[in-house]
Amino acid sequence: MDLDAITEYSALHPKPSGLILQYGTAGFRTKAEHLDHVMFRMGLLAVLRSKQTKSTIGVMVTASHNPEEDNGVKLVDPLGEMLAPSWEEHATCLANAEEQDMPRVLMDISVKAAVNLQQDAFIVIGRDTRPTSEKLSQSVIDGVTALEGQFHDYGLVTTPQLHYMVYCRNTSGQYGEATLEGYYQKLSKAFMELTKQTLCSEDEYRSVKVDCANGIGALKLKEMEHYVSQGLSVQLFNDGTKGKLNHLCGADFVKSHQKPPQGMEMKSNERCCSFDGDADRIVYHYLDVDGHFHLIDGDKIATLISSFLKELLLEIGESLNIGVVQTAYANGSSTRYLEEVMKVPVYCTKTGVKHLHHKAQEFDIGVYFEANGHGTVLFSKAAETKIRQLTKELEDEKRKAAAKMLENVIDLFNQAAGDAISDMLVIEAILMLKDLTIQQWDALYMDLPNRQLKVKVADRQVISTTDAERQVVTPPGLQEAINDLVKKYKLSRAFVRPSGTEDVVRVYAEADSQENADSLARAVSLAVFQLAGGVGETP
Ligand code: NG1
Ligand code: ZN
Repeated sequence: MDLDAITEYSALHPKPSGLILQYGTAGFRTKAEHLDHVMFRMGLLAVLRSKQTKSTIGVMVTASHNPEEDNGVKLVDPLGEMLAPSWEEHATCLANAEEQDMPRVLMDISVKAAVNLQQDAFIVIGRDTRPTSEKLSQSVIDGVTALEGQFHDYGLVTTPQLHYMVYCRNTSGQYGEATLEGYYQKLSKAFMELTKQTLCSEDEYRSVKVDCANGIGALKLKEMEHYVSQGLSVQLFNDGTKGKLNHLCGADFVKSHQKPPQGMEMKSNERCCSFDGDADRIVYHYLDVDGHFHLIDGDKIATLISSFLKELLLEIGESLNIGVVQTAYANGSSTRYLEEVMKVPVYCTKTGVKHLHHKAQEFDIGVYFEANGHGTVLFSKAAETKIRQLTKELEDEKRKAAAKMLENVIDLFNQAAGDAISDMLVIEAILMLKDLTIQQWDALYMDLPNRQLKVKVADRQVISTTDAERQVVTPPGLQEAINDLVKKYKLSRAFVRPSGTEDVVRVYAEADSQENADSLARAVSLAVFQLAGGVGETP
């Protein structure tokens, strides 16, 4: 490693002194103007990780659903997963090293992680549509070249598309071709095959309205449109030509405000969905005949998908196990429905898809979704092999058809990451095949009224949690206070946790009515404010 050269390059991407950032739930995220040095250094780190794993590593420049002024960066590990935890620590150390210490910290990491510096490195880079993303991704490239890594810049891609590229390149093309064309081909082929047997030909099923959050999803759906146009017509809104990214629209806005996005014409009972800014989240919604808004979130998406998969498994008569993974934010009604009505085992992990992804890998078929609409379905290698073999060998027509459908579902889900485009195609296919309207889907169960609030505190790390974030450990007294408040309401539940992407404590409450959920959430916010060092206005 030529430390002098690195010092020289690094001086072009100086770290503002005193700035401390954490590699959080989804990498580094903050105001874009503070990120130049982080980008350069993540370029360096990606090269080390690539050398160590002897694989292609991805670097994605995006701040997902955050405001347009923010930006962020995350590394994508060899099989498309999020960065390994020990490397998250390396990332945090490297990003926070003062200018003069940076080369030494870089050396320390390569010693600690036993990186063979002679090994070649290859990095793939992608970015979202934020005005600051292009320049910041150039800084990533500067970091990669400073350490003499090779790279391919995919330019504007969705986050899941970059995960897909990484996965393809590290499985020597077996998973698919590592190009956008390859991605569209793979998904559209599976979609067309899956839906070709659908009996229903009514137009109502063939058209869906998509709120693209004024983000990258719009560009990529436009590119994909003609691949699926025979099976599905996609009408785009908030495509970035006018509005601001994630502003009053997109999956995060719709989910957290429980309101329709601005900029979308919604007629009653029309099937609509919203992507987030980097197209890895999706939620569905519609207005009923009385003009009431209905949200269909990640929990209901997981329910629809797992009931479809369970039926197919019954049909082919194989004892492949299926599990659903959620977080504490999953609506209580969804958990109850999955466990009691559908008899599917449900597991709860900490927030952040890396935790859900990890747990989902324990099943033959692992369905994981966060309530906010981020998720996918993973098939174990053994399950995939079994299913592909059955498609070839089965003689019974019905069983064979079911196995074939499962095979299409494997190809249609992005196995590398939650993906709004791929999830949308699966959902659209299931609704067509099952002849379900959005209202019928929504009626599977009734969500418990709920509310999410944010509380500002001096140091959110004073709150520590256990039991997949459902119980507070510190500060003392807070859990007892929450328990007492929860007891005052029916069908109630509440928990708090420090956010991994924003400087706030998140509060969640559900209860038998919206009024009660709101009032419980407010009362819990006040307890957090009082016991965990609240700052600013009292909630
Ligand atoms: P934090 O800020 O840690 O709550 C949020 C979402 C996560 C995940 C990450 C990454 C909620 C409550 N939290 O994390 O689910 O999507 O952002 O984008 O939705
Ligand atoms: Zn996102």
